[in-house]
Amino acid sequence: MRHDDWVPLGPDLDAVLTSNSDPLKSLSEAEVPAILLRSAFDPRKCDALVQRFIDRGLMRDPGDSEAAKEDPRMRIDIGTSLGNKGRDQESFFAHSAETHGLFNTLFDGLDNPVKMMYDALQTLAKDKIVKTAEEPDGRQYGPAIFRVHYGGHTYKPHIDHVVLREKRFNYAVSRFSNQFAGVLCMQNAVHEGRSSQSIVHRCLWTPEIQEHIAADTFHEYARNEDISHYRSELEQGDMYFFNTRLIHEVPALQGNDPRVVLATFIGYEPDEPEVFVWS
Ligand SMILES: O=C(O)CCC(=O)C(=O)O
Ligand SMILES: [Fe+2]
Repeated sequence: MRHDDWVPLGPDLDAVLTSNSDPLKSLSEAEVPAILLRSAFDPRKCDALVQRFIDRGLMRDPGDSEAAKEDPRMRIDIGTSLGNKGRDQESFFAHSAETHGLFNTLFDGLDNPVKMMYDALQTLAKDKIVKTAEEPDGRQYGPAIFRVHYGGHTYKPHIDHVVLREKRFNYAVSRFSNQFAGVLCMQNAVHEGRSSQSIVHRCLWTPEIQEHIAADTFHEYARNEDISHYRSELEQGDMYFFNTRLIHEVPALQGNDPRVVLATFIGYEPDEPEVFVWS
């Protein structure tokens, strides 16, 4: 059976709140594939920020083929990733502090998309308090991260979860059973008029599913089980929130221009007053 009724909430905050009294709870129950907000950030402001990153040497200029030879990384992070840096807690929080410093001036004279994302999440969270994740002693996590993905980059089917995937139990965010992602598309990688887009499968992670992820047979499994999916066609400036316990992927990127996103992770519990945001 197809589940074509599995569609995102959107296309703007008013519409989401009119159609759903508790959108983050719906996300936690995977009732919808995503909350998809169109034109959340002006595309011209996205361009201005990407140019700022190039000017400040934070990402390589896609027009500079020499730079690509010297620096062949397919993904560049501007910010702090708990997933990549969380093994060493001290250096993770030191890196996070540097990111707070960087972000203090990074948007000078431009609009701040991190604030936009937090404000949107606050509207969706209603009476809960949205804040950057912190430890009981006050140490803060990175508030958000810009990820720059160049041609060839692929996110294979996966989940993101501090406990279920990363098996980290020693962080304040480990207490959240529900983890979401917030992603703002700052720039698409376009090739011959087409761009790779993220796909969220209507399939919550279980240890059994993990075997298919590990063996790289999830697509076959999804086909056999007739698992439906939702493909978020993101234009520059669109933003979506989704439950990262749903199996999701971004197929291989093509073209010269990198896919640039602003991303956060979000810890949510229906009965907790605070929503934690980190990257
Ligand atoms: O870039 C995206 O749209 C999603 C990337 C991803 O897998 C994630 O943020 O968890
Ligand atoms: Fe992910």
